[in-house]
Amino acid sequence: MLTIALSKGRIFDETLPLLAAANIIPAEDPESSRKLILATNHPDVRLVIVRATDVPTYVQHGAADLGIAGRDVLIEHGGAGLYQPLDLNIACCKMMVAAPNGFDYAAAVQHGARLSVATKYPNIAREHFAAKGVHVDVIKLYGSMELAPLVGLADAIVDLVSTGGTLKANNLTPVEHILDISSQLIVNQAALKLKHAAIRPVIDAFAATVKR
Ligand code: PRT
Ligand code: MG
Repeated sequence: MLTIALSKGRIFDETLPLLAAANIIPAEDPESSRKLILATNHPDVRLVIVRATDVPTYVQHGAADLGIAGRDVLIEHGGAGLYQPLDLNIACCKMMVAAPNGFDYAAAVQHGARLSVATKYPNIAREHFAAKGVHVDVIKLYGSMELAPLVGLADAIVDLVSTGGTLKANNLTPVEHILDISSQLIVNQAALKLKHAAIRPVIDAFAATVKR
């Protein structure tokens, strides 16, 4: 049995063509089904639907053999026990620092102000500001980071940006680029050895289909 961990939404949608290239077709759509284990056209391949941030944990512990996770999630997780053979170039976005329109972020940094920064990504944020020598208080949130500067919880946020529409709708402006993000194929290291004959063709089919 081969188990592949995916999150529903953009990662699932953008993974479907890659799965199809490996001739793996889910039997159900996770948006309409309440099932967390989805069968496929192969009796010995199944998909498990988990939160995006939980994908590395399932693969690390071998509860899933393969998974697909954003680089944001993988950096925060740390990646222990995971083989990362392939950048899938899907679910692309940028990790950015954003601040309210009219807040002079550059001046605040230059004057050595201590900034409070709200984010779902405390490790990435701490590392970014430490490398720049900027003192920050990181406030961990689990979502809706854009709200924090609007109600005085933080001076700035560290979040993912794709179209920029969410920042704009909340009167925020990107002020610093941290990282380009895309989703990676991750493989349990023990499974790669023990189930090599089943896993290798999936990696190869994905690699042949990745858009560059
Ligand atoms: O949503 P949920 O809380 O269940 O989980 P999640 O947000 O962890 O999962 P999901 O499915 O939303 O995101 C999965 C992965 O997609 C992330 O780990 C990223 O690698 C990738 N990705 C790509 C994004 C975005 N683009 C993105 N735009 N993840 C989130 N966003 C959010 C962003 O946080 C912000 O709130 O979309 C908003 C900004 O979008 P724009 O288009 O308005 O700029
Ligand atoms: Mg989301």
